[in-house]
Amino acid sequence: MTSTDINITDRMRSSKLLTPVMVVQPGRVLLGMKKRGFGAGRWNGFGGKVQDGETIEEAARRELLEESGLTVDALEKVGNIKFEFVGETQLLDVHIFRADSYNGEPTETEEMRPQWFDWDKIPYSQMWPDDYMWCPMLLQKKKFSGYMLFQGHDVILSHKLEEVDEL
Ligand code: 6OG
Repeated sequence: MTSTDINITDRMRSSKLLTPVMVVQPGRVLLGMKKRGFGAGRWNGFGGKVQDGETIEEAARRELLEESGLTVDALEKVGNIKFEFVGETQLLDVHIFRADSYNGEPTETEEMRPQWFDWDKIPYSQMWPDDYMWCPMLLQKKKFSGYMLFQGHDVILSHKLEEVDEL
């Protein structure tokens, strides 16, 4: 067992379920500039917290619609990353989804300003610092699972990220 594993397993922890969705088209991906709240000022997928009584996928669809105006038919769960922040007891249990087709027009909302980015122009310097590790996997249709230990919101102290067959 590594020290990373011990961080997760040796203490009782609550976790918050979160659901970013990346809408992907050939050669481009839709991101949203988060205008307020957690992660404000960063480009990200569209998502938020799972509420009582809904599944993770239901939450992903609801948050995508609320934040971008889009609905999707097929939604594929492609990643799961657990985030720990030094000094905070709650883990973020982030379930990352990919959608390859969508209905509607991306629309700015109070929370997000959507914009398409070419695959080779993804603005990693204005995204959460973990994203450059897994976005390429998502674009290559790989599935992944991982753990990241953050100090504040800008520094990753340790991480583990692996490709998996199933989530
Ligand atoms: P609200 O709190 O606005 O949802 N999220 C993260 N995304 C990435 N790429 N890296 C992280 O590293 C993240 N932590 C949270 C999940 C927050 C949104 O932010 C995502 C949700 O889509 C720490 O409801």
